[in-house]
Amino acid sequence: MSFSIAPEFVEKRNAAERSALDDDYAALGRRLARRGVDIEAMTTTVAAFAVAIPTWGVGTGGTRFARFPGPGEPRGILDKLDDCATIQQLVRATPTVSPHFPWDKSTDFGALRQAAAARGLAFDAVNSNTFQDQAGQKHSYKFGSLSHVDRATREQAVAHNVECIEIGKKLGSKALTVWIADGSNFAGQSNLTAALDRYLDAMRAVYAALPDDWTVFLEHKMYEPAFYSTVISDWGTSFAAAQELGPKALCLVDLGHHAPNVNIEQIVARLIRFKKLAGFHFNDSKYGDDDLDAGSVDPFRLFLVFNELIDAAQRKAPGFAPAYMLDQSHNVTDPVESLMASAIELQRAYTQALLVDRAALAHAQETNDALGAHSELKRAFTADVSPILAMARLRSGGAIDPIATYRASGYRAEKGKERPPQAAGSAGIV
Ligand code: LRH
Ligand code: MN
Repeated sequence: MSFSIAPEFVEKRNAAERSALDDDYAALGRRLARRGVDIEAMTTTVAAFAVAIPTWGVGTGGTRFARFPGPGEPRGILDKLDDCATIQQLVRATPTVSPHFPWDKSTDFGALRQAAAARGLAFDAVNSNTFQDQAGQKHSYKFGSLSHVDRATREQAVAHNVECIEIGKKLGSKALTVWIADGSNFAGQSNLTAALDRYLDAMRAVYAALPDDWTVFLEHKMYEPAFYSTVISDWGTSFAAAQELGPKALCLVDLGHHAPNVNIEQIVARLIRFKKLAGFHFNDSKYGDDDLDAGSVDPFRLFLVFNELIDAAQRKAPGFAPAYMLDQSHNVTDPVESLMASAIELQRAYTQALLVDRAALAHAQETNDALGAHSELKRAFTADVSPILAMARLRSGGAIDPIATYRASGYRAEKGKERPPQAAGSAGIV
């Protein structure tokens, strides 16, 4: 029998923490009421916040140098779903899972959909993978995939994406995320324009395979694994490609895929304005695509992104329906803990952005009161909304303190007994 945390265990822990939470919640409620904010309405809104968990995030991640698996590593998609279900059990903000193929390959996707449903989960956008060669693969992706100079290799990559759409249909997904590693390491190695044209030509074939109610998310990335040029390197190229492909093509923003100090919240505002924002791969970074826990390096930047999202939601921006997903690599932490903490940091930024007094902000902007405007944002960002997040979890059947409850449950140790240890040493993200 596979170990799972007993609901009674969570209830018992919550009971011990309930009165402190009630105190903090009441105090925050009084403070917000003085600002004309109804904490009850806020908590109801926050309880509906949801972000998808990446299946590749529940196993220990690694870098090109090494990967150090921990105890109880998931052996396959069903173990990954067990870990995702535990995250949802305690945090109540992660009801969907974003799979990656062929990493999450299965012999029966209908059964996999039921296995997820039995754990209270559903599938979000599916991710294709033409950045690694699979055993027995006819054409290598060493020099690219959808933009490869060789037509047969491009067709192989198109076929894989079409297969991912077919799998997604069986899983109940409604979107395909396409990130390609295609690029070059030397000036002159690749014809920069021809490479993009080959990509667009191949993506038209992928686009044509999309069901009417599906979308395709183009994911740009400045560099890595290519270190001189990347075919879809920035939001401008992604946007132009999505424009050219059609209304079902949108642009996904992975926070780690930009040069340091790029104004990502403005990129988000632009993609919203042009009705091409697909959604996000949330994480954090200090240098490159570090895939660190969301909100762990620059929580103010995360808040500023959500400030744009709430502004768009409140003015009912046309075509605004972003998909929220995490995309992280947990190299030195328990992935379940990191994913819970990250989902909570997203919910925190979302709640703080809801606290922005948009009328006061607009007035300060209209009167060029720079500091007044900035202070409106800082006032929201510096609000400790933890009682709202905890109360939203409690009322949704989760844990007041998910990480403490998880650690006290012994879940990881139990999985360490159930799941044989993995050999150390293989490098790479998964
Ligand atoms: C590329 C990326 C992409 C995934 C991969 C695991 O860096 O962000 O979204 O396919 O990570
Ligand atoms: Mn990503």
